[in-house]
Amino acid sequence: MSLTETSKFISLILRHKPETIGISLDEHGWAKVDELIAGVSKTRRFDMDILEEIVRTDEKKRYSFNEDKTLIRANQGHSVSVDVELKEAAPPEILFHGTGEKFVASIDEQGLISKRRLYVHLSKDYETAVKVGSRHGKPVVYNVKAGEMHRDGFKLYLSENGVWLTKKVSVKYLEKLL
Ligand code: HQG
Repeated sequence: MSLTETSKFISLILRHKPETIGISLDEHGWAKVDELIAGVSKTRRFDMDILEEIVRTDEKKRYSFNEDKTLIRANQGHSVSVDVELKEAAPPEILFHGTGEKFVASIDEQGLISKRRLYVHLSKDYETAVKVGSRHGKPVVYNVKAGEMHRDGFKLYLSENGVWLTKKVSVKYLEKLL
């Protein structure tokens, strides 16, 4: 099995379904590394070296170890209710959200909602937003007036891996681009 496939499986475990391999996450989203390795090893060749390589080479820096590498968690993207101690921050004036054309009518009516995840994900540049949107079909990108949201009192968070997160974005802060 490829490293990418194993990484996707780990993302499923650490963000959505730890029970798949019979483990649980603590309130801050941490899984025990030895439990993760034991669980994932049942389905494929897997060990600490492979896990470290996945964490090191992940192009989106999806995962972090604690200091002594006994714990691991996903930096963002969860659907399970955990508190990964996100840092609130002042966003740039404009952020971007990429989505699929099929969601546009609904977004134009109700704004951005987080659906199955804990937060709406916002990208810092247009190109990244196009990539994120392409995962859902023909991409459409919105400008998000993040500075204005922040001044209006909405909280925005910057994850360890540079994704901006917020609970929802109402229509007044959205501007469709493409
Ligand atoms: C859409 C990837 C209808 C929303 C990426 C999105 C990202 C609405 C979809 C991260 C809506 C949810 C997250 C509304 C929002 N009506 N549809 N009112 N509001 N939507 O996958 O943002 O590779 O949960 O536009 O890089 O696509 O997994 O979120 O299209 O950072 O690490 O509902 O996932 O990272 O889809 O992606 P998702 P997302 P990873």
